[in-house]
Amino acid sequence: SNTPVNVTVTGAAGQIGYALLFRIASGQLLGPDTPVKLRLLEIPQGVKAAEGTAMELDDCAFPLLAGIDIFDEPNAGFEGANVALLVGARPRTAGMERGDLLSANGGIFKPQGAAINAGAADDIRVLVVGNPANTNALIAQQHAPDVPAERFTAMTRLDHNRALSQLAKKAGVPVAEITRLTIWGNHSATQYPDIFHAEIAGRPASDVVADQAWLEGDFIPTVAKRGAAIIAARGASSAASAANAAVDHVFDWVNGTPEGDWTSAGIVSDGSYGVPEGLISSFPVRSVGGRWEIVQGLDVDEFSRARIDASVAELVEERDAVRELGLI
Ligand code: NAX
Repeated sequence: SNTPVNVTVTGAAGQIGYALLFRIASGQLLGPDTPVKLRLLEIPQGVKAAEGTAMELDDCAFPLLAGIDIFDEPNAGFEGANVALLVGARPRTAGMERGDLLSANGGIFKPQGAAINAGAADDIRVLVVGNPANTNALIAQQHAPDVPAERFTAMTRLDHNRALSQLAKKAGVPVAEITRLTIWGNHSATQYPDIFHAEIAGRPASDVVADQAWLEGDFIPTVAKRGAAIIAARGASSAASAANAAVDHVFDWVNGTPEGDWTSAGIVSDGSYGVPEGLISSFPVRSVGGRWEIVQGLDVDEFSRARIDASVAELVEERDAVRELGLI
């Protein structure tokens, strides 16, 4: 259809925002036939920089970009939003305890959830990128009681893509030959990148890389600590790769996952695989008819069980902490 889709991006003046907005405006988020209207939400101190980015977006003359508006107040920012990318968050700074971090982010994601509830379009889809992404998504979801809970998701696609790339390198194959990888649990160092159901050119990955020492000593920690390695190398946290993952997540959500494959996303648990109902945890997911579905019936061996449980336990702790703080 030719009706523009309203896409709200928070943290629009940040480094992920700068990498993300041009890709959305070029048509990569929703496809080459869908015009977009951008709604940039920033805090007041970020508005001037967002205006600068909007000038550059204008200067690209993107045929699909139907307009750009800038806001510093969430109710206005989410008005009529069809897609919301919640990127802006309060980072952990030196000396900050977990409770401080969760409180600061509660102060952002609570009003944003309420604003989405009040004014977003009926088909709103929300992706939370800002950390702690799963718990920030839970806070927003809990403050949007009129929006179906399944519309709130947290990004683990960057972890998924990192895992694809590491496995492809190990196997010496192009990334496109790897399917059915899964990131389970929290977008944090406890996440579990699972290759037990993965396939390499249609063969079980375990036939190609049957190396438990590599799996435990190299693959899992490399994927889980990749964010820190990027900071150490680049002097700044992942930005273009995070933006790319957000584009992948929303594109697949809207357009479907490829036949025979699946991806990873933080979605509201229905109790599958022993993950407590209501937590926003990463699962193997397919997108069918515009909705995420958890891939069912996968065998989970003892090794995987312990790792999934450890990451889910961290999500339970975060949920309990935000409950105690009165944020949900
Ligand atoms: P930046 O600090 O460059 O940008 C954040 C922007 O958000 C700033 O412009 C700030 O003014 C704005 N902001 C803060 N509070 C806001 C509010 N209440 N409403 C609107 N805007 C607000 O951070 P950047 O590098 O872009 O990262 C953004 C977030 O993504 C961080 O929380 C980061 O930890 C998280 N990440 C998540 C990843 C994931 O895989 N889920 C990976 C990359 C990234 O680390």
